[in-house]
Amino acid sequence: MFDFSYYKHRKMADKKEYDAKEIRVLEGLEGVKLRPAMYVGSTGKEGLHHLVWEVVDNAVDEAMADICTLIRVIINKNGSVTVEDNGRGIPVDVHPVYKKSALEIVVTKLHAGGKFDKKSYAVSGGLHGVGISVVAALSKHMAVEVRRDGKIHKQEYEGGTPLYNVKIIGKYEGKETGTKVIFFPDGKIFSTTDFDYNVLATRFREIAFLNAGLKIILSDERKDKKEEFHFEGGLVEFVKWLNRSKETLHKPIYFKKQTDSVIAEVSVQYNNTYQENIFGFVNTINTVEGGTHIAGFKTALTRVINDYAQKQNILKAKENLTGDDVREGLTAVVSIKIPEPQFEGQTKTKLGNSEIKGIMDSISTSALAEFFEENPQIAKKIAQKAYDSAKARLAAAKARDMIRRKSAFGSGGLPGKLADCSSKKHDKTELFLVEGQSAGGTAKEGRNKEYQAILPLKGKILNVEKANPVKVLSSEEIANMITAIGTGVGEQFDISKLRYNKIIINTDADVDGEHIRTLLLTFFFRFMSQLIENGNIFIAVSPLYKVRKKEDIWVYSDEELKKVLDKVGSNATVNRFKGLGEMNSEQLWETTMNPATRTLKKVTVEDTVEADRVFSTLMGDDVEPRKAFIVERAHEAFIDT
Ligand code: 28F
Repeated sequence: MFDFSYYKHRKMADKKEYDAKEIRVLEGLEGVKLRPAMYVGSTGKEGLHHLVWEVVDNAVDEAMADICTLIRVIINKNGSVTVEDNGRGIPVDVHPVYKKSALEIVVTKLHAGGKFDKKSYAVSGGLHGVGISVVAALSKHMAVEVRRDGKIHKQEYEGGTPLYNVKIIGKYEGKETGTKVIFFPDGKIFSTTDFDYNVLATRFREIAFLNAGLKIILSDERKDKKEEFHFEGGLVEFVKWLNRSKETLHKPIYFKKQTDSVIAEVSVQYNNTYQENIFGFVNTINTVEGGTHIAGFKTALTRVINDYAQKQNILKAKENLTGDDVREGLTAVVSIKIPEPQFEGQTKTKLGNSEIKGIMDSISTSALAEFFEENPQIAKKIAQKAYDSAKARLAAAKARDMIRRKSAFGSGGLPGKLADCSSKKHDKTELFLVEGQSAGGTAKEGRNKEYQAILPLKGKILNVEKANPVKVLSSEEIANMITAIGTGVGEQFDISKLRYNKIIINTDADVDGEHIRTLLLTFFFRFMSQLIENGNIFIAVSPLYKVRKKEDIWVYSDEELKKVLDKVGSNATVNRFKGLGEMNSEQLWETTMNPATRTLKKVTVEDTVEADRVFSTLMGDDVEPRKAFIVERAHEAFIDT
């Protein structure tokens, strides 16, 4: 039988330093309050949201036992969060040894779920109750209500201490059961207690995709917002959703297989872009760093497509498709459930269990081969697409070679347009990518020559989302940028060759400027994503207006302009800057380039699912959502000030 004691392992894997379990037993809830970060990751925004995950995880657990179908989450006006499910309700019977209600033990003892009376409760759904005690300890107030056997049971806590024994507060007719938790995070422990609707919505959407049929209703009483996440199609709808602003090649492929140690579920759908997007989950945890489940799936995919392409004579004898060839334009979700996952890697999001690779390979090979057998039209399209990719790969290699050879000539191989800086200390140097020749010239005059390099860019660079990689890499603007930056792209990317510490995008504060900035960001995301992860990419914020009264005031937005004008009163003159080219070199230095006075925004990509969506939405063919996105989210989603 399945023993899903995975939450225990997941939590232990989170605590890097030492065996957290031992300490927990020793310290109890006091230890949680003393060292909250050990239990929820941090006392900032991440840790605050972790409280919600802990509570919702238990409700999801109940859902995985096929008992709970609805989870309701409410962000209340007063800063508390309510989570409610229609599962069996946490048991409330009095334990013969502890002489306490099971509910109280679950809430007040660390790891009660693992230790306490496991046999009588453990169903395929797993190990409940873990985590709720941590939430109780870090909440200034928490209440749990359980509906079971026609009665409503309740207990309240302050900092994890019960205020009274579990009591019955009412009766109800009918068979319905369930658990409701309301918690109020302790503002003395957390630096912020402001829940972020989008963070919750994104994760709940993901949970709903991963648990077909489960309904999660999220509402925000602070701003009258409400969303329902409910996907009868599960993973199939997940890949459709990921591909929703792309043109797809076929209906999603789906399979689910179970062995004695793994439940594996996979959905695959190719689109007409050149990107690969494989999202892996282990016990609903997003394995951002991949691992053995993904490796096994990839091996199977490469093998099955190669075999098929050979059989159909799409490939000639001796020709072979590489893994990258078969993954161009691939969107896939691989979700597995296993009893004892080992998480490795920098962020503990890489599955390490070595046995899983072979199991996933064989499960996926047979399922994919069967699908190809039964759906020859789709199979041919996929094999043909992979073959086209192989041809493009060879052409791209030639194009890259050309760039490399070109750069072997001339002044250290650097592009002629680049005004390089004199210092070679690349931890101090900066590259400004400046929109337009004339602004480029001004920036060259205004810069600090020792540390600041300028590369002027012609108008709009290629839209890399739509263009073939060969074209992208051989376009002059892009080739110049790659050479100046020094790291190379794709597989050849080498961060140790990075020539500047900061790469600063400097475009006009207008619609065209915004477009060019988005194109550049897309380029970096697709071809040099490590630079984004590494925090090397920045956006320079240029002023929109200059207000002149006694002194000059630089103003960066329309809102700010109103405020400034209110303050300085009448007779002020306002200059609107339509472009960087309208500033002189001193002005450009003062407002945008001088490290002492400028404003930079660091570009980050926090969530790969979200990031992919943003880029596809921004760059895809779908015009309407793209507009909405630029207006609504573009800044907030990527830019970390
Ligand atoms: C709002 C958050 O926490 N839901 C939960 C259950 C159901 C059971 C359970 C939970 C008892 C002793 C661990 C009921 N009947 N929602 C939730 N629903 N916990 S938490 O059991 C916990 C065990 O140790 C439950 C039969 N089996 C399990």
